[in-house]
Amino acid sequence: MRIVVLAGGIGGARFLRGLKQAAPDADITVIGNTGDDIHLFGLKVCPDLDTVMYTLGGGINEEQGWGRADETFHLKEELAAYGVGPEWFGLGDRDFATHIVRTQMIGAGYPLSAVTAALCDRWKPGVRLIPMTDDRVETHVAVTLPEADGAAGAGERRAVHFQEYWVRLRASVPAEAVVPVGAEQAKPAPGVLEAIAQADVVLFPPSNPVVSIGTILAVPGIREAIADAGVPVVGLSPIVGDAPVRGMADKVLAAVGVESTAAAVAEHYGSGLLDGWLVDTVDAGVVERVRAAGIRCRAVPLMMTGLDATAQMAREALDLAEEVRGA
Ligand code: FO1
Repeated sequence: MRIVVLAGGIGGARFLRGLKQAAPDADITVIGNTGDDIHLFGLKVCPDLDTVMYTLGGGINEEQGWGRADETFHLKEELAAYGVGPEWFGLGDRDFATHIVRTQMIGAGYPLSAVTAALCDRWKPGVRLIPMTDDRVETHVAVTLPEADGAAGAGERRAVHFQEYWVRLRASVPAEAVVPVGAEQAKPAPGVLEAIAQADVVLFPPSNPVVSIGTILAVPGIREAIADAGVPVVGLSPIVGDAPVRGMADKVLAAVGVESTAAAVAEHYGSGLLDGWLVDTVDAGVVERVRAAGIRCRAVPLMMTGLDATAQMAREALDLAEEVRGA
């Protein structure tokens, strides 16, 4: 079975670990979000690609869900000693090697998709990880900070990089707009449209529907390819009990006018794209509303409390896909 998964960061990566256990013989292609990418210290950092690669490759810092295990921060400390910022983004020494190799290869002319394949030669994630595009896309968030902050005066509206919004500001102020800068000019990376066209099923894991899956769908051609693929598209709600399981999905959903509920996210994707939707048992009350939107829906446990629980979620998603296929 050929499975295509649109993945963001931590939620998507953890889901993939369960999917690999649930479908050990499946050929899994992951289309990774690159809107979180940030350029720091002259290096290109790809948080969502690295989180998938490290999580499936066995190098992830498990508690954090990002960055490397057994990290040290000597480079970060030395940069700070030189007064070279930003200090708010925690890059570890081991992680720096990934960004140096990536930046070196891009500088030598390799596209991000080839670089990602080369990095995966080391990590062997057991899936094919393709960035959504080889072109530069960086999500920015419009905010108004109550007090003066850097060059911006108090109460001035400004755009900050998504990482600054999430890591430095901790999403503590409303996201007034979320803009994947560059998405309109971006082209799907080599292999993306082919993987979708050859897929037997497409899955939307519990990743952020706006800044992760939404950003992937914002690359012209990808949403259409999935909608036209003629195979079941099944998603798992990242919202449980009207709150995101982790992260800031509620803040960015508000920015696009979507309420932070399992049903609203399914409606946001729409029945033109989504055939099936899993909500957590606490949200069983919304199953009828999702079905009324033309999307098959089941309530099953969606908390990724461990590998077996996550594998069961993946089995539920594949089972719902078979119901869709047989309809
Ligand atoms: N998240 C944080 O909350 N604090 C950090 O200092 C931080 C550093 C970091 C470094 C590399 C990397 O790949 C990810 C990092 N993240 C950090 C997580 C990152 O913001 C998120 O994983 C995604 O961008 C959102 O899903």
